[in-house]
Amino acid sequence: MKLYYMPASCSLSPHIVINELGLDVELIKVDHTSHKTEAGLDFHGVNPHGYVPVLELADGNHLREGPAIVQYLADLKPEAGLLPAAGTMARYKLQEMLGFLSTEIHKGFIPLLYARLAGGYVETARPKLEKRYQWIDAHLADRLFLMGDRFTVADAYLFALTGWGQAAWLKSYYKAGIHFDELDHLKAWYLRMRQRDAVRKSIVEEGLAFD
Ligand SMILES: N[C@@H](CCC(=O)N[C@@H](CS)C(=O)NCC(=O)O)C(=O)O
Repeated sequence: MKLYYMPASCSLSPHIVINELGLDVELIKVDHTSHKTEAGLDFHGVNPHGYVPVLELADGNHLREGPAIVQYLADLKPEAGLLPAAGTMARYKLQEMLGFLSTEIHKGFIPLLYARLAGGYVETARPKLEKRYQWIDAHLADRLFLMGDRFTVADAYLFALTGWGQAAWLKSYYKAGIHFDELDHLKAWYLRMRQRDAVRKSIVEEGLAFD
């Protein structure tokens, strides 16, 4: 299998899941601006939408959309316990969380990431995103991980997204940053995540700085 990724983007989520599971997956880096791989392949031939992550399966099929990819990967090794069994209420609750992360957090960041283009809309988007993070913070008050006392694929996704909120450039960029200062449970969870071997390995493999 191959994972098409852009460093520090949402593709860090399946990257972490791959390392948690110890799967043998080739990493293919895609340039954010040119949309070409390091070998010069036009990524639009892989994904007409132009975005990562994309998982290329052994038979050449492509799987898109982070929430689908992480579930596919984790289902390859159910014994690792990175998600509940399909068809159970626990699995639907996990999918509820992935949907929340995808639409409320991931896409909630977009106006902040494109603050110059978003203009005044940033002032609407930022408090909304902060409210969503306040909810996550309260949710983490009595659990170690998003879905309880075990790490799941939802934690990998939230970790990839939360890194953006930590980024110094976002904090200063047109005052677009969001504030995690009072979110102690979120901060503790984030530090816990950074101590995981699979997270550290993924960060190193993507060439990201450890601060
Ligand atoms: N709906 C997609 C969105 C993925 C997405 O937003 N990818 C971003 C990185 S976080 C990307 O590849 N942006 C580059 C581009 O769109 O050209 C998913 O959830 O997987």
